[in-house]
This record gives sequence, structure tokens and C-alpha cells, in this order.
Amino acid sequence: MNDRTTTASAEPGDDVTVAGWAHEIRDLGGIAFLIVRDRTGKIQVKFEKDAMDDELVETGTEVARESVVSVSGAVEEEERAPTGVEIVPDSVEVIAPADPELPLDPSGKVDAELPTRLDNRTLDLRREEAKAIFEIRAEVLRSAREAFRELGSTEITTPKIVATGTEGGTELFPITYFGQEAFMNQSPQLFKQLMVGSGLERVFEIGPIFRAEEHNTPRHLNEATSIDFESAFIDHEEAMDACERVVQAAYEGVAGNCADQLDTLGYDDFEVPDEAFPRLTYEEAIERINATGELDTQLVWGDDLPTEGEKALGDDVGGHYFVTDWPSEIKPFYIKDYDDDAELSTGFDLMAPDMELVSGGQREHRYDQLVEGFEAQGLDPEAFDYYTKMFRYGMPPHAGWAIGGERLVMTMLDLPNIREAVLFPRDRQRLSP
Ligand code: ATP
Ligand code: AMO
Repeated sequence: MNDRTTTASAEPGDDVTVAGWAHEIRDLGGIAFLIVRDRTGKIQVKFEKDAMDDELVETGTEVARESVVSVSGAVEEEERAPTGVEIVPDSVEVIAPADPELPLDPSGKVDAELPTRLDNRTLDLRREEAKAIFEIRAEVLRSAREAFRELGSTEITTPKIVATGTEGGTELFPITYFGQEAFMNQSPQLFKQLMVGSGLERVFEIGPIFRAEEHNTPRHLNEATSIDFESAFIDHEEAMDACERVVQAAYEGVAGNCADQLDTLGYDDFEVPDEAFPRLTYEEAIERINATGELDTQLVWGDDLPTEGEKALGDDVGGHYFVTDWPSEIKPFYIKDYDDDAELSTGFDLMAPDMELVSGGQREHRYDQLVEGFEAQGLDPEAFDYYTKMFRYGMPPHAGWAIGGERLVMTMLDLPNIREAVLFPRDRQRLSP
């Protein structure tokens, strides 16, 4: 297989070997065609029945669809071929036959339901549209990493088996760890904060988070990809600037490097969002939601934004926007309050536009205030000693955020369900594959 060329690089005049999948067979009587598909595209193989060895014709035209084949022969120009060239074969080998009955149709001619697709992701990702989503997802992560590097941050990886939760006690998956209580990590929050006090100062992580969400919705997963950033010596405003940069870089990367994939998905007007996202305060947000009249009851200070409220505001504002200055009581213990107003926090969310995409804020870096915050939220500071004690050895002011990786892809491509953006989603019903 070493001398193999891809279907896309087969040029007229070449003698080639291509390997791929038997995408389609068209038998027109005296002439028949096998379409071979690989990751780069498709190529037609022509069988002229009277002029070719019977066994060769039989192998190439009776192979079951989706079998893995290798075809060797001469590449010729042919106007009527879908790509303008075709292979006149000297040999066809069936490397791995496929069952004639397939659980879904990779040519996409027959639609399959999402659960069938998820049960058969290997076949599903032979469809151009499904494959395009994951090529775009890879570009989102690549361009985010590049933007993080330009921001001068170092990539870290932190433990996923942990002793404590951070984002509220009810959403933890317990596991047994050599007889000790342990959990799957909900967020790298505390570890990334510990690293801003290290010599690294500015860090990012792209990794899994685990949340025992009880509800089954089109925008929640039980295992998601968190794109985390944390930096010393910045405030929440500068953290929002960095967040805008990374989100925009992801869109720019996709616009610049995924033209074919966007075309496959039917986006002819893919837009990179404008430089600065509007920043609304929480107070303005609830006023604007109330003014839409979409909710049965008016929101008051201290309420979390309900899903219908987020939708109404998203329709009203359009595009990405931040909600800032949240009530301290509905933000986690590690978020810093304004120095001149303990009721008001520096926490922020980025909406895209009717779904939360990012949460972040400036962090409480003062030891005494941090410990008080634990107590105020009913958490035992002792259990977090591994974290709080580092705040006694020189912890700089810092801020950061986390983007939900799947939500970024979902909102970017307007996917109806977050599961479309995960190879093997974990939800209430799904633990395998
Ligand atoms: P024979 O080839 O023995 O005459 P046939 O009548 O089945 O038998 P053609 O008339 O050559 O074959 O072609 C049948 C159809 O296939 C026609 O519509 C023709 O346009 C199309 N066709 C022929 N050669 C090619 C090719 N290389 N690529 C794409 N389409 C082709
Ligand atoms: P938060 O809990 O808001 O913040 O999570 C950050 C972002 O992660 C995504 N997300 C999810 N995506 C899919 N399914 C889920 N169950 C899920 N849960 C979260 C969302 C969300 O905006 N430690 C803070 C971040 C920080 O302050 O740096 C945190 O985890 O897009």
C-alpha cells in the first residue's frame, strides 16, 4: 500500500494504485463503473466488459458497496467522468468485503435517524456532511491553540480524577478510587488557577469535563470538551478581550481553511463575527428580557436567566454578546466580587446568541476572602486545602474563562443537536459506543 495515491492526486497519464471504499456501482450493460471513495474524494473506475478480463470485471462490479478495495491502472482524461478523470484498471482487489446489508447508507441517499448514526459512527462519518463537521471541529481546536499561543499561554493538562467538585455539588459523577471517595472532574477550574500562581502565569487547557446533568436536552452532554484559559495579572475585562480573540480565531480558521467543508454543509454565507462583542450588564439583560414580553413572569434581580429568557434576548441582540456584572450569589465561590460592591460579581457569560457558550470572571485571589466565600456557599474549606493553601504563598490577581467546545461548533454551524458535534456522545441513554 506504500505506492498508493489518493483519489484527488490521480492525474491523467499516471499509473496509480488507489485504495478506498466501493461507494457506488453503475452497470450500464456493456460498460460499468465503480466509484472508489477515499478521504480526499472519489474517482471513477471504468469496466468495458468486452474488452477486459472477465474476472477483473466481475471483481470490480460485483463487490458489495462499502467494501474496501484497491484498484491499480492507468488514469485517463474523461469528460463524462464526475471528476474529469477515470481509471482504466489492470487489477482490482477486495481488501475487506462489507456485508451487503448496511445499517445506514453512507452515500446519504437514504436518511438515517441520529441514534442509528451514533450507533454506527464509522459508517456515518463516511458521509461527507458528518465528516465535514469533524474536520471543522479539528480546525476550531487547531486555530484556538494557535490563538492561545499568540496570547502567550502554555498548554497544560490537569487530572480528570479528582477529590472535589467546583461547579455545584449535584452534578458530580462519583467513582471509586482505591477505596477512597473520588469524582470525575467537572472543570479544570481549580488546577488552572493553581497554575497562574506557578511560573507559567498564563495557561490553557483543552480537555474533557464530566457533568452528571439529569436533563436530556439538545445542548447538554454528560462529557463535554472544555476550552479553558486562565491568566495572572489580568482583570475580567481583559479576560473577555482574550475570549473574543479565541472565538474569533476559531471562526477565522474555519472560514480560511474549511471552504470545502462549509460548501458540503451548504454554508455560502459563513460569517466571522465582528471584533468586539457587545457587553450587557446582567441588569440590562433582565430589563431587555422583561421588555420582550416573552416570559410569563418578570425577572427580578437575583434570578438566573431561564432558557426562554436567553432565547428572547438572543433574538433581540443577535450575534455574540457578553452578560457581565452578575449578582454574586448566583456565581461560584471562586469568582471575585467588585471591590466597591460585594453584591456584584465580576463573573461574565458569553452568549451565542441564545445559548451560553462561555463562563468566566476575575477570581478571588485573597486568601481570607476566598475562605469566607467557601463558607458562604456551604462548602468546607478544609476539603479544598490543597487549593486554598497556595493562596498563602503569593497568588497574583487573575481571571479566565471556559468555552464549551461542542457548543462552539454547534453554534458556529447552527447544528440542531450538540450530539452532532461529538463523535461518541455521552448522555443519559448513551454509554456505548
Ligand atoms: P458499450 O460501451 O459496449 O457500447 P453501453 O451502451 O452500455 O455499451 P455506452 O453507450 O458507451 O455503453 O455508454 C452508456 C452510458 O455511459 C452513456 O450515457 C455514456 O454517456 C456513459 N459513459 C460512457 N463512457 C463513460 C465514461 N467514461 N464516463 C462516464 N460516462 C460514460
Ligand atoms: P461552566 O460551568 O459555565 O463554567 O462551563 C463552561 C462552558 O462549558 C460548556 N458546558 C457544557 N457543554 C455541554 N454540556 C454540558 N453539560 C456543559 N456544561 C458546560 C458551556 C459552558 O458555558 N469553571 C467555569 C469556567 C471558568 O470560570 O473559567 C465553568 O466550568 O459552553
